[in-house]
Amino acid sequence: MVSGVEGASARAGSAPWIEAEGLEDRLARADAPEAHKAFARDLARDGLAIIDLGAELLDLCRRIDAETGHHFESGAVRVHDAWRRCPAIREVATHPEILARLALAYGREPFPFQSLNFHRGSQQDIHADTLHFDAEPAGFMCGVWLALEDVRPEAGPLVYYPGSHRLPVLTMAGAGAADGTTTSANYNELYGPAILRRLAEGGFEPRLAMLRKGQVAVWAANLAHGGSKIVDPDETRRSLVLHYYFDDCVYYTPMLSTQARQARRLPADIATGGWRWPRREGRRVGVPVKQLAAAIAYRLTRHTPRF
Ligand SMILES: O=C(O)CCC(=O)C(=O)O
Repeated sequence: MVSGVEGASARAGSAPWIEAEGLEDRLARADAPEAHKAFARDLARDGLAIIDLGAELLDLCRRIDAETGHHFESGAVRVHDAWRRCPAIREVATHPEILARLALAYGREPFPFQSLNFHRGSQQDIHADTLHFDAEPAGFMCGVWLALEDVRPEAGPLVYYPGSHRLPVLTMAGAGAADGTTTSANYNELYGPAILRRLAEGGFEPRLAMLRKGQVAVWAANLAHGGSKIVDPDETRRSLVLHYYFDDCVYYTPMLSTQARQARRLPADIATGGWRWPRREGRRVGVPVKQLAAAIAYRLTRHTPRF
């Protein structure tokens, strides 16, 4: 177990603790440090919480820069899954302090499945990850964002809308797309305006995540967030995004799912270099052959040294 929550996976109900009734009672019974409990409360309240391990991650930040910098010399904007060749990313992704906080906040064991490195601000449109990655039971996914340098306001900081994780999940159908018609064009035309409309109607205000080097922000799957505008194009904003799922769930891509077909995922497990089978109440569920073949091909073509 990585958490102070003995048997958390076995006992957990069908919702993440941060979304369920009785969080305070659960935290009171959990054998966990006060800082971890405060983290769970922040995440429940705002949908984003900060982990500050002091100087602990600074050396890993330096190593991640050194191990990934070459990608950006050739003009890459973001680098997908550099963890496969970058031991420092794997060390952050499996850092016991991060895993323990996530396990406490969700009541299940987390596993990191994807990484993204950025050299500059992403200027990504406002979205919630629930459109791209969700799970059954719902909500068992989160984003983890590590500042590889101090974030400056002109560099396009991560922006988020505190409290918006409690809004109903916005799907492509909810944004007005007919079932099975999602494309990047109607995503831009429908989803972006729809989420901004909802935020405005609900009175949610944006906040910038002004993190210092080595600080980590964790966001809940349904939190509205994105990359704010870069004011000074010479400014860098080096950062690492990690996506986590949790044990014993079915993993899927809502945006590509239809009423008739759930677009299941076979996520990688950064801790082992293998993948995690989707499960429902402990029993494996199937994944489409196409997904399985893609995972095998990916695994065979990308060498992942073991720890
Ligand atoms: O880092 C950013 O600017 C935004 C990242 C983001 O929105 C995401 O990874 O989902």
